[in-house]
Amino acid sequence: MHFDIITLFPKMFSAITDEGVIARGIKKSLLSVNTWQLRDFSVNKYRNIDAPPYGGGGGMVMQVKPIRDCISKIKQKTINTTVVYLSPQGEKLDNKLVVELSELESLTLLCGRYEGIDERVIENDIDREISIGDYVISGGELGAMVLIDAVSRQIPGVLGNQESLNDSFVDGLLDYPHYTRPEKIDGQSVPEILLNGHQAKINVWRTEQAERNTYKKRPDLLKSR
Ligand code: 4H7
Repeated sequence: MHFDIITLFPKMFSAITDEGVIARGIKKSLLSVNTWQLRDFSVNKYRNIDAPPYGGGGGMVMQVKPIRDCISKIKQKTINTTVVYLSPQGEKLDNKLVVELSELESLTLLCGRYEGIDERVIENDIDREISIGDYVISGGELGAMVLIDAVSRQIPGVLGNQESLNDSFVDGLLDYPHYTRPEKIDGQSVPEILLNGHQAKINVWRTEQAERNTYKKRPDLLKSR
């Protein structure tokens, strides 16, 4: 999977490219992450890419030309890329959408700042508008990183066999509870079934716990199964 990112803050992406699961995916050539500084596509000497909104109201809006030129440049190099705009107005990201995106060969992620981008970019240049949840953050970059992480985990070989593809959400349930050494701490014990080594029984118990957990914490997930 190839990611092109259009941003005013390319350095932010070192948070995911320098270490961890995505860094390893890049080393193995299963992933590539390229950032594009939107200011390099400015049309004036001050490197501005924003202007005040028509109709007033304050704040600034990202202009059409730099974004359009940057997307064109990316499309010259990358055939068949899906252009995604991270915004609070987008379709909400969930596991189903993550899996769907992981089947594409290339994603171009546009990160908004200020009040967002000129609507004509959304009409003409964007394939999908995606939100990571119903809250506001200061820029699209953190959203893009969430998406890249979630999508990259679906690419075969990116996760080690230890990490495997998490069962959580695949079957629409939350995770089962985890325990590690010591067996007893401050009067709290590890459930007996996990200590007796009968794997089939443990698996049944874990599924029960996952269902119970989901019922207690996220009953909404059970309705859509
Ligand atoms: C596009 C349009 C994504 C991107 C507006 C991005 C939440 C999400 C942004 C804005 C995002 C999400 C700029 C509007 C900052 C609010 C204070 C960047 N917020 N912002 N303003 N839910 N912010 O996926």
